[in-house]
Amino acid sequence: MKLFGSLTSPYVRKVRVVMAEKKLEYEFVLDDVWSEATQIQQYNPLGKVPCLVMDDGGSLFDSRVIVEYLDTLSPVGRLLPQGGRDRTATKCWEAIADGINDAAVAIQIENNQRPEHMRSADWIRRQQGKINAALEFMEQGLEPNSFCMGVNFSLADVAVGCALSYLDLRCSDLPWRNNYPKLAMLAEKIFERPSFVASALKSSTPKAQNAALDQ
Ligand SMILES: N[C@@H](CCC(=O)N[C@@H](CS)C(=O)NCC(=O)O)C(=O)O
Repeated sequence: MKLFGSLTSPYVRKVRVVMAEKKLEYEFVLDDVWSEATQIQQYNPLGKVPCLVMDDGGSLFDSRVIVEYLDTLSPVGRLLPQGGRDRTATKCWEAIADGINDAAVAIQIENNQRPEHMRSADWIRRQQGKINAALEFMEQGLEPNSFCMGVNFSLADVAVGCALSYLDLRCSDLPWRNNYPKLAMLAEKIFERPSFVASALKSSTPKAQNAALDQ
């Protein structure tokens, strides 16, 4: 299977971490969805990454659908409980972590892709409010020194880890480690996992990304 994505997308990273945790083989195809050369539209009509193209040519999106599918491919490193309340709770952690990404991506686009005279400070503040409220919510939901779902590492931790490291990349002045000590402790544990180390977010031009991938 082929995963279309970028080295900066937190949603793509979530899929890459799941691939690594589950020891699945795949080809990573870099695609800059913002460039004219993007191929993504032929696989995902929404023009977004991540997009997983399977061996039969079918494609899957978005990241939540992809990771749910990947978890069924192998019993190695199960990341989602089979059913019931715990499965829903795990998906809810994923939803709130992805919501942080949505808000941080919106801020990034507003600040970097919109002409200066069209930028809205109100819009940015609205997104920052969502990020702060989501961080507070996650902090309240965590037990000290444990994973999101308790003793077991799960998709919830993958999603939260990807969101927190995306904040480090794009909102580096946000002191979330000082404000949310349980999240800081969790992040420390998650970030040292080989799956996270190997997929560290890289901010660079698509040309540089391609060069990096060739090495
Ligand atoms: N909910 C989607 C979000 C995917 C997404 O927004 N990806 C961004 C890259 S970080 C993208 O491809 N944006 C292109 C666009 O919005 O046109 C998911 O979880 O996969």
